Amino acid sequence: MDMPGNVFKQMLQQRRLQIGLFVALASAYSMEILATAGFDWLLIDVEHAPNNPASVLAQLQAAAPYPGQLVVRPVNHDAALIKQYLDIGAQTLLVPMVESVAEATALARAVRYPPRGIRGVGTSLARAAHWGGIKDYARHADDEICLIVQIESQQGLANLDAIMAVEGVDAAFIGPADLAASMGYLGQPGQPEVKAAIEDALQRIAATGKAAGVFVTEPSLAKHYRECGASFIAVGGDTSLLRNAAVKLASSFQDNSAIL
Ligand code: 3PY
Ligand code: MG
Repeated sequence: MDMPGNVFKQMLQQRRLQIGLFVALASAYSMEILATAGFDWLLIDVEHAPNNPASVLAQLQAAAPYPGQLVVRPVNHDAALIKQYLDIGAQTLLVPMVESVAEATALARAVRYPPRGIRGVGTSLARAAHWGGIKDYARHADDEICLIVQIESQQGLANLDAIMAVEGVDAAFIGPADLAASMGYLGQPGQPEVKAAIEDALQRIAATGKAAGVFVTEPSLAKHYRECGASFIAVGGDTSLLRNAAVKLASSFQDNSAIL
């Protein structure tokens, strides 16, 4: 079999609007439900959710038959962990808290094989390579990996242009919650100064010719960020969807008047 192309990477290169969902329930079964819902991309979160390579693998397998593109957010920049996620089949990684050229360069090396990087070679052991079944996997793998750096601190913003110039960085995604915290506005990602910083960052990323993304749940603000240059937008998370629907249902029966 030939190397499967990374459709999400192609969509980002073409700046085609991609609407995504953060997935933190750490369940293959609920991931499969979400994979049928129509999102362009689904982010399996290891940074804040109780996931590990085994649970990420189960979710990649559950969502594989459906068209939504899968993105994994590792917990940190550890090259050994990144290698595991690539080997179990993640082609797109969104890496949190990237603040410097040195960090971005190290990540670009972690996701690529020598001579461009340091990814260890274990193709006969790796689902990504169909355990040796994909023709010349090691030769083509680098081209189909998509590395997205998450910019979510004042330090990251200060170094944004230089980070975007790092070869191997394909796109950048703004994290409003951490950015707000770093700017002294913990819990206030909608604060005007934070919004202005996000607008500026999206415009600067888009101006580099690489794709810009952001997390935003409010439709009018999502439209605004789209106009600022964002082409891949995460519009919510599964934990909030579940909790909000559950609270709404429970409260609608709270006074029992509906059934008394
Ligand atoms: C953040 O807002 O900090 C995130 O990481 C997700 O958007
Ligand atoms: Mg964050």
